[in-house]
Amino acid sequence: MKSTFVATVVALAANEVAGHALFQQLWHGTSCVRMPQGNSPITNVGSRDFICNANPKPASGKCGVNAGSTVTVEMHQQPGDRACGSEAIGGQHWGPVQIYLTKVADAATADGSTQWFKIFSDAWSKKSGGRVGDDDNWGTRDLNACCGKMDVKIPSDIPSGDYLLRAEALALHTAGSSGGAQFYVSCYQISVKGGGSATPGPLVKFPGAYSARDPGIMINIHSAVANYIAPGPAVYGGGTNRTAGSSCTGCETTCKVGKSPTAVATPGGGSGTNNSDTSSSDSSSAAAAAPDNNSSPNACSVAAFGQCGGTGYTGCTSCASGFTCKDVSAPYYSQCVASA
Ligand SMILES: *[C@@H]1O[C@H](CO)[C@@H](O)[C@H](O)[C@H]1NC(C)=O
Ligand SMILES: *[C@@H]1O[C@H](CO)[C@@H](O)[C@H](O)[C@H]1NC(C)=O
Ligand SMILES: *[C@@H]1O[C@H](CO)[C@@H](O)[C@H](O)[C@H]1NC(C)=O
Ligand SMILES: [Cu+2]
Repeated sequence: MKSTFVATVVALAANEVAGHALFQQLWHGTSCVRMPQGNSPITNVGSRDFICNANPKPASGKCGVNAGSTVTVEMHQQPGDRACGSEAIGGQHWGPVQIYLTKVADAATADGSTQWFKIFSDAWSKKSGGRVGDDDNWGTRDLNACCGKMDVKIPSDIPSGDYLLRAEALALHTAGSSGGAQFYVSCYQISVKGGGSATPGPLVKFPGAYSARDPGIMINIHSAVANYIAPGPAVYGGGTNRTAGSSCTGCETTCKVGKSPTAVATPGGGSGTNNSDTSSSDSSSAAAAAPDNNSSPNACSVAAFGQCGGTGYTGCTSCASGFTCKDVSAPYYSQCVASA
């Protein structure tokens, strides 16, 4: 079947251009994400870049979050583009999505060289009737089903304080040889409130936790996959080991592929903390309707701290009364902030 093999490789190469993606959103903006310079993957699991990507842009603040609440990380192919019309991560970039935390003194300055524990894994499950690994359920397929969004519970028993949250998507389409796996990582600066006194683990370091020949990193998913072992440690007991392909709570109901996101977070929404400060406020993954109507753009209104502009953004650009659309990470992201 040599010809089939060649055709597959050609298709993958073509997809590569549009396939790459990056995690770039959390809650109501980019204020706490260290935005990657672009959507190129990290392929060297032993490099410093493996921690929080290569020279990401500094984040302007920290996102406050209550222990035990759910946050949403969001990935798309182009910086600042939250449209759901194109896949969040394209080009058959199948693989696990995993989230780590590391406790730090100050999330704004931490370099991520401290020890990490895994709080979330959405890796793989066999798709019934699937022939090859490409057909199976994968974390990145779940990301695509939710327009790039993945809900992640912050364990309720971890100590309060600053953390870096590291979101990682691993694309295995070219992972048949060493160094072929593509990692997409972003770090978010968060401040956890209302936590407990647990000592979460197992603890690992980046680089170090992964090696290029781990069974979950060097694998050919274009043939049948009998079992898949996600790289890294087990999920912390207070975290979430999600079964790939299972329904996701909250996100699929608020976001349908082919439409722009219909939900924006608003201060005070949901079970989040109080907002006293726009750069470290939190609203968990609460959703308030922001009708997206391209046919009558002036009738729309983006709620406080929602996105109102930026590269690739196609949604509503007017802010609610008392708020003004401001560039917070030009040209990628504009957000509704209190009018001066
Ligand atoms: C998640 O659960 C599966 C099924 O029990 C298990 O095989 C896997 O090792 C777990 N993954 C992690 C990262 O803990
Ligand atoms: C939340 O903010 C409101 C309005 O500023 C205030 O009245 C309330 O006491 C705050 N609640 C908490 C739990 O801080
Ligand atoms: C938005 O568009 C939908 C579908 O065309 C329409 O039903 C709805 O009334 C519109 N809403 C506004 C606010 O214009
Ligand atoms: Cu790629």
